[in-house]
Amino acid sequence: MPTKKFVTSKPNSSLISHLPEQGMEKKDFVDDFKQYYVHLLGRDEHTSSPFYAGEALSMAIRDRLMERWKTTQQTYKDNECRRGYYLSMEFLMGRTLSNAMLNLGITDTVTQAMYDLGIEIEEIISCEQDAGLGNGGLGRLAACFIDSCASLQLPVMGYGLRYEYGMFTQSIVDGEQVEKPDHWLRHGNVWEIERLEYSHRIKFGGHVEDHLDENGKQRFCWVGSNDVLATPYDTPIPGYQNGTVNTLRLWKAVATEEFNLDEFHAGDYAEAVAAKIAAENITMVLYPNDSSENGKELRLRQQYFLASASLQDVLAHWISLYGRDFSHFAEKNCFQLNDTHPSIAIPELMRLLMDIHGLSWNEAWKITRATMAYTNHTLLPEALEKWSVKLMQRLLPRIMDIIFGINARFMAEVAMHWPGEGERLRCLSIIEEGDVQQVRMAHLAIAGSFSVNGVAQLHTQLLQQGLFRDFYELWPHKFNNKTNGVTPRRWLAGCNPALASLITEMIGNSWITDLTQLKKLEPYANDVNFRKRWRDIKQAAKERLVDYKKDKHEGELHFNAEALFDIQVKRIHEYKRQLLNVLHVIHLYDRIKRGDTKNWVPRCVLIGGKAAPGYIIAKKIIKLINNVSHVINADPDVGDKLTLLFFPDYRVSAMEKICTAADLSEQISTAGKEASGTGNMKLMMNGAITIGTLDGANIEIREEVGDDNFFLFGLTEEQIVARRGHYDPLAIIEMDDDLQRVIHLLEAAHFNQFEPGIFDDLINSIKCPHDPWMTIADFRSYVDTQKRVEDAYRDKDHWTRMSILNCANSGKFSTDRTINEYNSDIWKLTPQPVKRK
Ligand code: 26W
Repeated sequence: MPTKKFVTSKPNSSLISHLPEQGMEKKDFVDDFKQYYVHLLGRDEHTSSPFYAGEALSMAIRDRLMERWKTTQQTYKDNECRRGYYLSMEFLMGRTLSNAMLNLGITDTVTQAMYDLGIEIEEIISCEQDAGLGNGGLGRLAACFIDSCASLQLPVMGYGLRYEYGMFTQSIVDGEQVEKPDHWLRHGNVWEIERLEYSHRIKFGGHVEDHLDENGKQRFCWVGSNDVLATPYDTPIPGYQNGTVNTLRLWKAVATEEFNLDEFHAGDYAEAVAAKIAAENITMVLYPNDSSENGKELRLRQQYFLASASLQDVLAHWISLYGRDFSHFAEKNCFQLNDTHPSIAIPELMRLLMDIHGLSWNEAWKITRATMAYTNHTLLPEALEKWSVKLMQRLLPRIMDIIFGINARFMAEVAMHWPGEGERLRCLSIIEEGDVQQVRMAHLAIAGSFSVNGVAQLHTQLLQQGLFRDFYELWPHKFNNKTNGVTPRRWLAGCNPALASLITEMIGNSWITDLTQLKKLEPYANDVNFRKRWRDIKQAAKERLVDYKKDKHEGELHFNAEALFDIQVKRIHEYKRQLLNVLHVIHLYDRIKRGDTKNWVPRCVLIGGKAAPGYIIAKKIIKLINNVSHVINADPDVGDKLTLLFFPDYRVSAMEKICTAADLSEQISTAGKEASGTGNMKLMMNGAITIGTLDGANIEIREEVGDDNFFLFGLTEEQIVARRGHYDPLAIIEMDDDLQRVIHLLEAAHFNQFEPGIFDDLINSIKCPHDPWMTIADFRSYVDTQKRVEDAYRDKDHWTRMSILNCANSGKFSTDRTINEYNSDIWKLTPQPVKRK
């Protein structure tokens, strides 16, 4: 027992709130590193595993984030500021360590500290697993967005799911994609903090009962449900050297205690365990589909789980600050829905406000419609989410009732606007009638929000004129465009230190937070000496990529770092037209075989990307790339003139290497199909020149960099539409000798001599007059444009100038610009500078 004189009347919590500040000098990192490495992890100088060094270093750096994190959250609270929430089923974060060092401004200090300890920082960095909690563009965009929000000091929190298994890892066996589970949490995750104290209960199943309350108002009760707990795991999101640390909160599904115990007491142990596993399955795995919706019940569970947990969290926070008065809720809160995936948040907010907090329908609707904003990311009809009414009634009975309620009132509004137009009602309805009634999530998202945006100018325009035409007529004021971007921290400063330091040497470092400054590089495009340095950096990056590829993959590769690096990395999809790329490669091969190689420009074509496991054609495309690669790369006639490589397991950390090494960026989707693209921006920023169609953000890239520095080809969206109905690929083939020979090589099984018929479906798909992607229609224009690429590449100075100009004009494509637009048009948040103590 302590003697009385040490016991004060109140425990002293200020001892916790005023911690001494952690040092940021080399010595401080060395000391803390040793502390963690030896005392916490129990390793010593005989342990040579870079993994544990990474753990120790990460903990030392995480410590530095904690105080800033706390101060940031306190600032938001003190200022009672309006806040934003980014709701997304995907956050494709990639690696954290090197980004944390960059944003804390300690990269050089820490690199030196580790060096002094005999550790190569690069080795530590490269053994960190990617957090692959996303499929592609949409998930990576969410990650870039939260980096920009923190860098702009905006009070925005990300809400998502903590999948136990992220995007599958891809390996290639006999040319085919093989998926393996990505158990990324197996060795723990030092960047996350579990916060059991903020768990919420999520309902599934059961039924709805109603009764009259003490005031005679009808109230609804969702009863008999099987509940699952949502437990949050928080990751700090540091802004760029500004003291701000925001939060990414990811929910994990955990079985509720009582439902285990009840079953257990009933004596059925096995069933109790099965029920627990079923509950915890909700956040087990990321669905690896990036464009086709498949209506699986578990996916709906995930969506509702995210929406309900996040909204309950925000409401609980609100109540802790302001009590149960929601009259100012909409002034202080705003939700951005990343596609329709979290749009079930709309009826869920209605439910929570009405059933739990006693608001009327009209009060709840007013709040919902003033706080929800929706971003659309795709025009592909097969990607538009629909859920069967039956499934929703069974799984989320109260939510389904509310959706019917929303639709009834919405239909009344439409009928007022267009009296007597039954067809409009049918087209606009949130409920699709037919053999099976379905809920159209996009319609729900538009009806329930105050803002609807597309992700590039063309995309927004097509939404307004096509997919959402009637909605646009009804509510033109809701629609707006927000052209995507990428964070220049990760995608230039972080991944390309050599180029970044050359840029900084010339124009200072303000470009890192104001990317339009890159424009100041333009004059240097005419400086011979600068061009040489630029070219040397690109060359070194190409060599590094060759080594990386050799290291990771096949050793016998013979390819030429002098060659034109021609790169297409993205999900494998017919609309992205990797096939068009392959047709061109086969055409080059055919030219070599025919001896048509005068003034030849050696080229290395790299294609990378994952196919959704159920997308058979996409998997065939991978197989074709590998087979063609096999034949070409082994042919002594070809030698160094042409190499085709498939890059396995394409992911965020791979792109950080690839984008630095690219000469040519392939953005060759069928016009009108790629909503925006963001890989195009990363490549441009790092000095690659685009060969592309007038699609998505390519249009804006070309606008920025000028026609002379962009290789344009292909039909426009309007021409594509006009062609449909009388598209005749066979006639095109007939008239084009080059194309004829390419198709002949394919049909003669030149690339599948011992695998007869395996590519028949691919070949038929492009020869079909109903081919939605019109690959054959763009072949000639693509090949001719690739010729122009070669002419340009032959003139090294000319090419380097174009490369510099691409980087110099990439300023628009920073997510800082994108987020500033979201903020001034939609969120209306006030930046919150964080004062360092
Ligand atoms: C329901 C299954 C599903 C899952 C994901 C359908 C659709 C998706 C995403 C919308 C796919 C996606 O990532 N879309 C991409 O979003 C990027 C960010 O806005 C754009 O740059 C890409 O053009 C778009 O394809």
